[in-house]
Amino acid sequence: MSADAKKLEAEILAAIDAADDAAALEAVRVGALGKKGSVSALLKTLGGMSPEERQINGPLFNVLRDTIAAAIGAKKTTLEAAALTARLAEETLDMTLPVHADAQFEGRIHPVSQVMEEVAAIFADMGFDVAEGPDIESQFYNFTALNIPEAHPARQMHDTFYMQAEEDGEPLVLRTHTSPVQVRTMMEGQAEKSGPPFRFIAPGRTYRCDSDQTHTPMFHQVEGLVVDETTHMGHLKHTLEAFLAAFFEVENIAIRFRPSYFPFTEPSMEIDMQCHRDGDKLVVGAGDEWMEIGGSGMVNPHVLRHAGIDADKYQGFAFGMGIDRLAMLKYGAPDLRAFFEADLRWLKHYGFVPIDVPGLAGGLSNKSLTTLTSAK
Ligand code: 2NL
Repeated sequence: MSADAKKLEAEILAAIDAADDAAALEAVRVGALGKKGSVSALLKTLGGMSPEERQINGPLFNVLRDTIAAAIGAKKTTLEAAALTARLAEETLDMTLPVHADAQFEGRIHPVSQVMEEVAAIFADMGFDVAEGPDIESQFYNFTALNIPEAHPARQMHDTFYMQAEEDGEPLVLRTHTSPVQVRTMMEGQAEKSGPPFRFIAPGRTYRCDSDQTHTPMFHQVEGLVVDETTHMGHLKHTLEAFLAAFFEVENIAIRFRPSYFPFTEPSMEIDMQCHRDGDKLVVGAGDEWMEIGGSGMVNPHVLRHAGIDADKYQGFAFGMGIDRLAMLKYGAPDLRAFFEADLRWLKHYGFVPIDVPGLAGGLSNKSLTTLTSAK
């Protein structure tokens, strides 16, 4: 081999030896074997040589190129092995460590779920059960049993979603309120002879074909029902006052009934609660303004009879409130539609830490822990 080629080989081998990471080795490879590399340049000189010179130098230069390539390959393997050894030494996993201290605070409970839990906790304390039923209902349970006969304007008023599947020749519907759950629960109670008396709430999803700033096609409602021999409007008023004071975490809250109409109650009343505005803030339980919070009334005897209850012996009260609205009022979320957009930033802000289980003893909304952990 020519002295130049020998020198070049020695230089490159020394550079390969000195390369102490993949990037340095790659730089040596490009400098030697790359398009404009020193070995490539040497190979190009073959073109300008006489045939005799080329016959001698050709094989020599090719051996030089192969030697360099092999040295680079070997060094690459060594470097990779060293890198893996270093990584394995560094990335030890100590199985005895406790879980990351904040992991339990990452998820959030949606305000609607939180409010449902709060509502259930308050009513449970007053002796109410929680009843559940299907979202897809027959028109009998959603309308007929609730004293909303066919062709009654209320059927249209409810902006009902009709399904294609039918029961008894009639399309099924997405329930427009949770009242059908109460009818079903009363009927089951009758069959099992476990009531009346009945005392339960029915929280859940409800559906109406309506969508704008303040309406979403799916929303949440909680209804309550008490049926006994002497149940009267005084019981209803106290129950609502006690619930609202507990829910809004104030000492007392006055309510006001306004005459209204629902086919399933007679008489029917809108429920207003005492409040006032302090700048942008709504303050409930004080002041001289009123805000509508739901509807209520004495159960229409027709509804009791549809559920198989002796309406001459029993009477009851019922009420309904929007859970989404309760959540907006209590937790200051201004836009209803954001509730159902599944935006994680919104949920991080308005959501609740899972370990804050609402209860009457520990505090319903556990404000201290929630502020503490959502501050970061
Ligand atoms: C509202 C009004 C209301 C009821 C719901 C009810 C259920 C049965 C019998 C009688 Cl089984 N009534 N529920 C009664 C009055 C009002 O809801 O504004 N809801 C958001």
